[in-house]
Amino acid sequence: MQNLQIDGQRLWDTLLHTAQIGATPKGGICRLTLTDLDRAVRDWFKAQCEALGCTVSVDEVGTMFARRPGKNPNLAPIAMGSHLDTQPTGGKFDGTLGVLAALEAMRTLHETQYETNAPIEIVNWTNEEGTRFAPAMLASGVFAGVFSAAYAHGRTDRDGKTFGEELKRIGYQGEEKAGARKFSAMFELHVEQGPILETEGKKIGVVHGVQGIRWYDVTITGQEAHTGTTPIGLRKNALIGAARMIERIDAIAREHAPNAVGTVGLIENRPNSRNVIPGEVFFSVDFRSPDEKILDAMETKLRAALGEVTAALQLTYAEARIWQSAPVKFAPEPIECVRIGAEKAGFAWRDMISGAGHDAAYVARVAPATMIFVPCAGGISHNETESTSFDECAAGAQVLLNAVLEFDRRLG
Ligand code: HGY
Ligand code: MN
Ligand code: MN
Repeated sequence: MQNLQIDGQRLWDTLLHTAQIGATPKGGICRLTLTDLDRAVRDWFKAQCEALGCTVSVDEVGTMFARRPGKNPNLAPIAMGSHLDTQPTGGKFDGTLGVLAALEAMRTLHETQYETNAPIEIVNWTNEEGTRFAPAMLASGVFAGVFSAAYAHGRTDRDGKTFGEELKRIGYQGEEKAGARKFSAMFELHVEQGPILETEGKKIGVVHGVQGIRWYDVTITGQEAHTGTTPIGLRKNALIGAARMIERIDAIAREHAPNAVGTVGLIENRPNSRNVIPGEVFFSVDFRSPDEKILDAMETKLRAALGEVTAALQLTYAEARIWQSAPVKFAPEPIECVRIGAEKAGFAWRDMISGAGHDAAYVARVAPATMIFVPCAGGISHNETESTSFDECAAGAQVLLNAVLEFDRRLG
């Protein structure tokens, strides 16, 4: 296996170029899935891959696969994937680094005319973030057989637009059945989105798994009334109920810390008028833990709190768990290839698990998968100031290429 070297400058320039597609004034990216900006970056990505001689396919939920042939077409491809969609106040690197580092690895294979045993594929997974269409990791979930394509197409955003309509509108509804394509393995490079690597001065995270995630939708209902004429004791104020629940959700997570986190991130107060007592409040709940038993305990406490809080305020509520992604362990062989890839490149590494969800978590159900982390400044992500360095991006891309070639060597 030759000592192929990626071109860090080319990767960095490509990252800064694509960061202009959805650039925000604060230096981040707002490129929500299936918007015109997503189409723009997808069109750009397709052209870049085709310029390398890759064949680009799209499946029924919009996931893109750019394939470079290998010596043995009977081998399933080795995939390098992540996502190009972002949070509304996303950074330049979450997801994008994984896809563009894979493009850099592909460019390196192309220009050195290196022949791999297996085909190599770059994957751009649709709707990893789940911010526009819940849940997150939707397309990789369809690929892994967790969700049906029909379920994905039926998901609606807060404006009532469906995933399926928007996918068609941007011209990325492919014919291929999601999951029909098989991988020998999948490697995902991603910023850590937490503080561990930076704190320990390590360049590479060898990721062993992903913690469990549960999402809930909650609606609390009271009665709209006049803020001037309704005595405090006679109100059915849904926002007071929501406020008390937000405190209780934080307390539930704190009870299980450091092995759990809990967040209310999305809230809609209705009618949201200065002089109307809120009659209805919708909010989301995001629970995470590496331990299913803790997630079960948190769920029980959430439901008990909802009954108590709403009864005390003469309110009613509706609650539904809309997503549950179990804790995931990645496959030993790809993990070993990442470790070898980091050693070969001479970077300090450490074993870890991921606090954030990633497409690799679902792909791991149908193929040997693992992840590579690089640090991000202050561990900050899902924030326009998310940043990582030229060197860290280059290190991640080099380890990604090394790991893929190490896995490929074993298939020979
Ligand atoms: O929610 C997550 O962990 C991921 O960023 N979609
Ligand atoms: Mn991500
Ligand atoms: Mn993210």
